[in-house]
Amino acid sequence: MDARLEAIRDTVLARNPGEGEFHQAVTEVFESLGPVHDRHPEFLEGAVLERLCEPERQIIFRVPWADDAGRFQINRGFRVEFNSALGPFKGGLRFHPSVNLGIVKFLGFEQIFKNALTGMPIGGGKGGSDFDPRGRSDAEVMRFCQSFMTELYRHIGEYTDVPAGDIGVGGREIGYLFGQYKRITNRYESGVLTGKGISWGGSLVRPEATGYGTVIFAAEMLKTRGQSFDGQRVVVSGSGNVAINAIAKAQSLGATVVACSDSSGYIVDEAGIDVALLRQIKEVERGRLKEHETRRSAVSYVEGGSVWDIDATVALPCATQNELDGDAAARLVRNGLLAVGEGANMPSTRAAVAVFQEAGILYGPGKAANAGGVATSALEMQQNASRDSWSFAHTEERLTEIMVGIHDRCAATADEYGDPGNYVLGANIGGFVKVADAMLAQGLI
Ligand code: NDP
Ligand code: 2IT
Repeated sequence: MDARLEAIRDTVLARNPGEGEFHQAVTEVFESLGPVHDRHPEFLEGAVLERLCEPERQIIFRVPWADDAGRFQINRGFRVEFNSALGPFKGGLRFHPSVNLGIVKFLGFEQIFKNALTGMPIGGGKGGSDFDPRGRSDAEVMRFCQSFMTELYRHIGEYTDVPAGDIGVGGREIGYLFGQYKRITNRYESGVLTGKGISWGGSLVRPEATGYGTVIFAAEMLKTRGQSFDGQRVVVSGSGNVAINAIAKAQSLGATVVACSDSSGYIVDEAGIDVALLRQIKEVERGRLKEHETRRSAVSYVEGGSVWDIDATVALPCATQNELDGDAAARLVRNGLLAVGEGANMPSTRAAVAVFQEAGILYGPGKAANAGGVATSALEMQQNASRDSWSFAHTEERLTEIMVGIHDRCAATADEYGDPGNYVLGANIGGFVKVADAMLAQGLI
């Protein structure tokens, strides 16, 4: 790392002790930015990096609620409003027992650059809670969401901060959150949340957008080597919103997705995952992946273990951070891996990224490859602002244009900085320069 940047990075780490994922995300971005500061000394003079690493505002709050047995439960809520240089803070809410400030900050930090890469007018933020929705009834989830919004509502708004979904937050939760926001504020402010239901201000394609976009990005990477998804053997981790739609899109392009996972285990289906059955079990019944075994004879279920033990030519990690380590990366590379498209945020450890890059694997980092979700959220905001709703075909076309644009910008930036094919460099520099220019133009704030 450039010595000037390393000194700033060390200060950031010391000021934010115990936030390992945030440290990891900051370090990874800083490692790309030395050459930018050679060309643009004004970024150092303007203390852009110091400002970028300090969120504009951080909110931590108590979320009290009563479970179905009438017992009182207390969770912790977070919203980190990281950077509003390019637009209102924008980013998802994660409900998962592992959520803490360091995780919300890593996600919010990544979101700044991702949102810049989309070319849409959105800043970066993230939030969530250590609430675990697993095993909770709809009524419990509703009461939790209502309590969460009873504090959050005063901090968000169409022109201020626009949350959406992430792990554990999908259409059901956004519905309860929107209902409570409307009730407290007495405003039908569609643009305050994205990922809404289609009959009340949502956008077609938003549910599919992250998974579809990840595959579109990976297809563009494959194209640079004269390849396509047709005939590829794909492994996907996770079996939630992003994973399911990545599987569907990859298979529609002629790939065979042979495995996917949840936090308990993974399934293998050499004939290709049955997406309709997967949707039925995960989206309709809110069941576990294991239930596949009894519903489809071709499927074998492996309890525990790692889905990365299954060979693939294309790997699409779509579950969570640091789920693919250096050993798994080395094994995949030894067994014929061509490309990695990250549907999840920071799913590959730093050791895994090094293995991919040294082996010359096409590696699309999350902040570029999974930007289709937030980009389509921005399209939802556009539709809300004009009180319009677009067709599936039109919205999907916009998503495709945006993903191809992100790919091309990352590739062109990597070329410009002398490291062709390095999408990490391209994404970090491409996102950073746009935000840094806007921050300097807006003065010391
Ligand atoms: P979902 O809640 O729909 O699905 C999450 C999936 O990941 C589940 O299969 C879950 O398994 C698995 N998972 C979650 N946490 C862990 C863990 N600690 N260990 C192992 N497996 C885990 O979330 P999404 O599909 O929306 O999100 C997946 C990833 O994509 C996240 O990294 C998210 O930040 C990222 N992302 C999401 C976007 C969106 O639009 N939703 C946009 C861009 C990125 P289990 O059910 O067993 O917990
Ligand atoms: O990580 C992400 O980009 C998301 N969870 C989606 C954020 C959004 O505002 O749609």
